[in-house]
Amino acid sequence: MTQISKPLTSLPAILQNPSWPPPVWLMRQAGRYLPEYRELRTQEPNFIKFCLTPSLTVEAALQPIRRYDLDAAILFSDILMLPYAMGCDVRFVEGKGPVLQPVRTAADLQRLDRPEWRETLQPVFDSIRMLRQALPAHKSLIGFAGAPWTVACYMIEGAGSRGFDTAKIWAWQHPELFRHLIDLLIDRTVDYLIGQIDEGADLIQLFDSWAGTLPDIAIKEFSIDPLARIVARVRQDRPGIPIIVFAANVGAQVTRYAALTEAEILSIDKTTSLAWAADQLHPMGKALQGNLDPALLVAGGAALDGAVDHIVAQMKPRSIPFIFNLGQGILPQTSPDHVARMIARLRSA
Ligand code: 1CP
Repeated sequence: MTQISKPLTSLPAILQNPSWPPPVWLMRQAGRYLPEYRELRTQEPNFIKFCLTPSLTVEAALQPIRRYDLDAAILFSDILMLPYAMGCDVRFVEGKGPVLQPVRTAADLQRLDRPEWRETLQPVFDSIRMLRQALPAHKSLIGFAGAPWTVACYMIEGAGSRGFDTAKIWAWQHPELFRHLIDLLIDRTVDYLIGQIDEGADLIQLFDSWAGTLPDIAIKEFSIDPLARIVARVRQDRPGIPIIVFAANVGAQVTRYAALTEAEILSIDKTTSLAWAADQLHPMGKALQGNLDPALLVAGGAALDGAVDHIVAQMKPRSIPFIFNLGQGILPQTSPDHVARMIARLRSA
């Protein structure tokens, strides 16, 4: 691996020197389960405007770091800010989630290929720079983007039905349009991630939240190959910045993401045994992240304690590069006290 010239923050450092307790951060660690976030959101009820206001996004990203002394902050933004900047009509509707104007025709696609996206996302790049300045030197800053398949799901479906059958059916019935959409998303995502790295992101996570909706016959073409192309291009242009791939609910297919992409770190979903994943992926030179079920974090009590202990029992004796995290994003109904309890138990184990 290429040497990194600046001092390593905690997450990249474990790739060279595994440590215990492991570094910890949590997918969706900022957000609605925190009372201080709900309070901050009242200053800007429009979520897109919130994401484009650096003073607010920096504060939102720092809130969980202050509360829990986590080892990494993640940029406060959303995977759908990229399609928004490309000119897609994106709205976040309270209680309903994201609603997009569906992309279905060649004309729809053509409208999305325009240069203004970068200017629209300038406040996101500013957020990264300000956040890196505000964070202590030893805390890592994670930049991110959605994977092409997941972002395409939202763009094709429009008002999200959760199964994303419409997206798959459209992709199979319009293979050329689908390839065009994926290629466009790959180009934009590479530039978007390089922009985040240049403003100070220490590592990058790609979220393929809907990879688990794909059958075996489509997963390589729709999900793995686009990720592999993004990772290869970012790696080529900005060597030394570790990349985490999170393909949700893909189970044993995670070995294909490991084999076919150059990502250093695989985030393991909640359905998969960490011990099994470690035995498969460590010999391939990969680090692991994961994988506590966020529903256990809602449940708390003995069930949560037992789940933390289970991860410790699997990973501590192995002494391999490992980042403690959830197997999916934090649920909004999570008690902040349960998060504190989980982290304390992990760090004292
Ligand atoms: O405040 C609000 O009411 C808006 C809720 C919200 C928040 C706090 C949304 C809408 N997005 C976010 C922030 C966000 N989203 C972050 C930064 C916060 C952090 O991690 O600390 C990140 C990394 C995301 C990524 C994201 N957005 C994903 C991938 C991760 C995952 O959970 O799988 C996905 C799928 C989205 C889409 C999205 N945005 C928002 C919602 C409610 C959703 C999910 C809707 C769905 O289930 O389809």
